[in-house]
Amino acid sequence: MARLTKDSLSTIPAEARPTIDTPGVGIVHLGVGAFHRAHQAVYTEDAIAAGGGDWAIAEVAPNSTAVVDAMRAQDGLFSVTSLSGAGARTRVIAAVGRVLHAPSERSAVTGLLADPAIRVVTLTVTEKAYQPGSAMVKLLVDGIRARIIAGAPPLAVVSCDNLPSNGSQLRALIAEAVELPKTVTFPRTMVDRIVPASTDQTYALVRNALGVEDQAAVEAEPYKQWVIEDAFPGGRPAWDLAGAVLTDDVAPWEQLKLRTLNGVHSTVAYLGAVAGYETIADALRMPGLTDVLRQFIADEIAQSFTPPPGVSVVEYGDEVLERFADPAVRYRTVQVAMDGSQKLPYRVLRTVLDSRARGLSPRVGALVVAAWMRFAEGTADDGTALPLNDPMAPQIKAKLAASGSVVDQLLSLREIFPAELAADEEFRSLVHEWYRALTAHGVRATLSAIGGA
Ligand code: CS2
Repeated sequence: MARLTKDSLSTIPAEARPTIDTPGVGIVHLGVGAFHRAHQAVYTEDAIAAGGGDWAIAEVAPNSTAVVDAMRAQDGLFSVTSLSGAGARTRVIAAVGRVLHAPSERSAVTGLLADPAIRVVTLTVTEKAYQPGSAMVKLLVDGIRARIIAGAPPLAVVSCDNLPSNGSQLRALIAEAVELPKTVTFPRTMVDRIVPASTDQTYALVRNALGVEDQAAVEAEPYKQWVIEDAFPGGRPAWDLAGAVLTDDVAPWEQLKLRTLNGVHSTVAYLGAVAGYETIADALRMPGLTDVLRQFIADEIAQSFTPPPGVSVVEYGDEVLERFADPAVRYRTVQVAMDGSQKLPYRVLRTVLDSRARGLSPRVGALVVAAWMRFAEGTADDGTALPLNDPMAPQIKAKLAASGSVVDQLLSLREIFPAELAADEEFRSLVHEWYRALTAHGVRATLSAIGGA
């Protein structure tokens, strides 16, 4: 079967073909993962189709993967299949103008970052890359330094990772190493689309739909949302014409998404994985779980922040639960469960801290922490091994091997649990209580006992 390339585009169904001819490159993107291909790249193709401009993306891969090799062999083309109970729709994206491999093409990457034609940098490098001295930070520092020396025009550096104040966090990391001019901005964003890791099923879908081979294919839910702080001194693609929300106040959208969608996602992931469920949708069939999630949303998450004007956190939470329950979107529990040390603080622990500041009980927040602890122990209720894929795995395993209670040992990890939270007696005792129940009775029985299910 022919590979997806510009030459084979004429053989695929017309409705699946790109809506643009790839223009000149105006964006550098760091991190070529599935989420980026199904989110920013789709928005950017639609923005170019609606508003024109040299806004093709130069993809910069942090390491060489089959996907990078495929995109290079496919003239930068790849497909996105939107999956839902209503069926599948596949489209080919032509927004990528170049694909670079950072480790072997570093000078080309820093040269691009200094190039006046580049006016926007976007990133999806995951939470764990936001550390001083990370490869991402070093690459951006070198590129921005080169840009300042070259006297290149203004630049917007746009974090698209699930972090609170993502732009501000990124700016702080870069500013430690280089004096940033006002012409380099760091807009904050909220990004949303459920994009499972691609599987053989993903590639088979494309073969059937398009009659070509696409080893950079991604699949995703139909829903997507992008809220962006409008701070682009050098200009930007017409993302607003593609459905993105440009605003001066991203914070409430970011809290809504991180605490409600991602907080509930992690809750389902840990309870579901320990109970032995493969996917998020499967786990949601567990008796009593949806009731507990609705309690979490209404009694803790919704009380912990002020949502965007006119938005009901409870209604948003119901929509999120419907999206999670779609069996067509096969998002694995262990995929969400990875990097818990980086995700829990923003998705769950800030909700707990804000709930406690309001004198509220962190009942379900404590259950999520206990479920993470059970997951970190590496064995599901049925004895199946669970993967601890986490940058803090060595520290977590050392705590689990130490004497004393698992709960006290893990709560002593200050990189995850702030001192004020670990010292909160009501939170502590609830985590102990839930951990004892999960260990003695398992997830299913614990949830059934809560909901009387
Ligand atoms: C998920 C997110 O894997 C995870 O941690 O919670 O990738 C989630 O699918 C996206 O944030 C949805 O927008």
